[in-house]
Amino acid sequence: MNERVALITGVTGQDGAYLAELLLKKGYVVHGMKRRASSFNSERVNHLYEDPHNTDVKFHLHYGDMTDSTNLIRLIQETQPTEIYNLAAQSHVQVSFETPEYTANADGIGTLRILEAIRILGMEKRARFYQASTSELYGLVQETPQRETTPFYPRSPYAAAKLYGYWITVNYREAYGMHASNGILFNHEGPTRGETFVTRKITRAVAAIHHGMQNKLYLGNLDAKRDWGHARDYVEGMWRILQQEVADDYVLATGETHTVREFVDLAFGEVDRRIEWTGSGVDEKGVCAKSGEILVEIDKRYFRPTEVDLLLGDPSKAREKLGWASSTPFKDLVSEMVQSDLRVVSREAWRNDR
Ligand code: NDP
Ligand code: GDR
Repeated sequence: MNERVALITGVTGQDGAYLAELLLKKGYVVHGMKRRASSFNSERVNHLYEDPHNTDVKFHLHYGDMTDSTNLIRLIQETQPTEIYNLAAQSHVQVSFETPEYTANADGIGTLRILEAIRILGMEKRARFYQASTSELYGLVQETPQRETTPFYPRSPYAAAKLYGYWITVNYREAYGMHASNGILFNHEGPTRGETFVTRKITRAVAAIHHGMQNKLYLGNLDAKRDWGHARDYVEGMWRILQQEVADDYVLATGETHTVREFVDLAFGEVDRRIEWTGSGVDEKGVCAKSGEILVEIDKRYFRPTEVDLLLGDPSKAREKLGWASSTPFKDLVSEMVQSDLRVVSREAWRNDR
């Protein structure tokens, strides 16, 4: 078999690290693009690191940025990938309201830069392309459950940038016959999820409160509903999308939806704390049922100018065509994340005590 070579943009992110691990297990040579930062930012892939001085190295890291097309062209030329997974993005929805132009540049035009690099290098027939599209494209609810044919209605600068990324991927497929596909992925989480996304923010706070290192958790909209799966399952779906003979677009989702409030309840349940909710809207409080302590409070700063109220995906097409299904139940996801953060926080507590 010819050597399989993958290039992953955003390799230092949650999905990039899981995907790199999966592809290395499958025997790929993996090139990951990471950004220059003033401190180490490759924590999630440290366990995959190989000394570049060794022979037969399978995992390589390269500096790069989605806003620099010269760098992207050179990187693709040097690494000659057979599969490109475009996962790099300013991926925080709320932050995109603060940095809309940068988000459009990295997430929208960045996608175009890679597609153009493939074309400029004449690699249309060699390199398959995966675009990290998102359920945020559905935004304001038009239909539930949301599937590949549901109309898009973005509700944030992030979603608007990703809308461009989605359509330019479809366009390059149709215009130049490229094997370019969109994975429209619903929320997926795990123990290495960024700490400012709501799931990880909750599980870290539960662990910190349990160890006496934090008193309270401040949150925004508790009523938002999300279709939450495990990132480990979803990167397998990404890979399957690129193994198809014909490029296409697929929803990856669990087919279940839960509120932020339910996530909070389950997470505190892991440390045997039952939450009673009092008040409503911006006055709402989560009170520990036994001790009467207020553990959760609403902070308006976490509300978004425009919210996505309900996401619920229909993964039928992925099941039928890719043989893919999400395999981690919601309660197991929450449990794994809390248990992992309990370990992380107790290590931090131990270090602080020394
Ligand atoms: P993360 O935020 O964890 O990772 C994003 C990655 O992109 C990081 O490696 C980050 O680098 C990198 N990055 C950001 N900006 C740039 C830039 N200008 N140039 C180069 N690299 C950059 O996201 P996830 O792993 O959760 O998500 C992966 C992709 O999938 C993203 O595109 C996201 O929008 C999309 N997505 C995610 C979903 C989810 O639920 N997780 C659902 C649907 C889509 P650094 O580490 O230096 O910050
Ligand atoms: P999301 O994820 O916006 O769905 O985007 P996030 O975890 O940030 O928010 C989910 C929901 O929780 C509500 N919420 C809060 N969110 C955060 N971050 N912090 C809070 O304190 C808080 N309180 C309530 C939010 O309002 C929202 O409704 C994620 C990202 O990974 C995107 O890149 C990806 O495209 C989509 O998932 C699918």
